[in-house]
Amino acid sequence: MASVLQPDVGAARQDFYRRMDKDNLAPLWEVLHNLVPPAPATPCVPAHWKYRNVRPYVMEAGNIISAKEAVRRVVVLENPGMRGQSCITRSLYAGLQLILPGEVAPSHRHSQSALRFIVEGSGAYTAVNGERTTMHPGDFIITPSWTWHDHGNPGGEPVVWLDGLDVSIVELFSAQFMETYPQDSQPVTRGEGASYAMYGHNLAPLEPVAPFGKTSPVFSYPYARSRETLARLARERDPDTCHGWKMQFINPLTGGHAMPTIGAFIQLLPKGFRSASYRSTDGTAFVAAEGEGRATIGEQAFEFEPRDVFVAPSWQPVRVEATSECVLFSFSDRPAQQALGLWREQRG
Ligand code: GTQ
Repeated sequence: MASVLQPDVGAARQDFYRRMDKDNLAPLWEVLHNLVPPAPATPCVPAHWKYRNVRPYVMEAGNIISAKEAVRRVVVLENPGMRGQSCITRSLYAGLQLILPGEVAPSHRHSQSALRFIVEGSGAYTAVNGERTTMHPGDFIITPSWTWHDHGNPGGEPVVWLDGLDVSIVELFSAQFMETYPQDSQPVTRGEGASYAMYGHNLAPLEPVAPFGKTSPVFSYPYARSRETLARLARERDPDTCHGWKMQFINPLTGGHAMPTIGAFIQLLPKGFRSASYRSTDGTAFVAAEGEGRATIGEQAFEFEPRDVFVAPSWQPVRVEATSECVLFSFSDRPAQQALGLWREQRG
């Protein structure tokens, strides 16, 4: 308005900006509304990957490159609002990893934390600091930050899982480290199931040692257990109007989230359930483990079936209708937001 009354003000400001720009200085008032918006602003958009469409590309990748050459043979799920940035939400990476019978994805470690949600096939394993765990569809498996990990498939069928990593969070803090193990496969030093037996049965060793620091010492959460819990919960209480019967994967040593940066959840929705709308600040990736339905995210509706992935950006309203009984796995940056006092949810 000032520039309408005094035409030279606009020109004076442009001149001021040009001069200060040379000294790496900029006026806040030109960008303040973008820096501090009234509500979450994100380039992330709602999106849906039908497994039916994606699977042929994943299998074709199996003909194009070996797991060993690729190091990790993964088809990245790129949010359509952030193409080229290798992320599904502003903070999280997701991709579908394939390992064929007889292959090994060589051992390495990095400061990024990873989760795996098994989508198709059985008989592959992932090894974490000397212990292997066999993968089955629906299993939730963690690779804690800075632990050696390699994947192998001694079985007879291709195995595909969804990887979720906190790549953009670690990048934001410029705290990335990575090392390659001298051999493809790390030596096995503990029997399969040792971690689960020591920490996953409501017991813990006397010494207050957290083998994976801030990450759960249970690194494999079998689907059979999660599914049994959901079925039991459904007999014990009414579903939440927004979330149905929803549980979070926890670190048994703390009772908090299983991972410090990524929260993982599993929920059961009864046939015919129509959820109330909610929104939360943690942009969330979902995988349909069982059942068909419709997810309405912001303005978009996605008809999903088992193994499909869809993503809800921060603060966009989410509603789910279950055409048949559904189980949804999901993950988000909720623990990171909660640790920083940022997380919000609004129901209805
Ligand atoms: O399995 O270690 O999808 O390091 C991306 C980076 C998987 C893995 C990914 C990785 C991995």
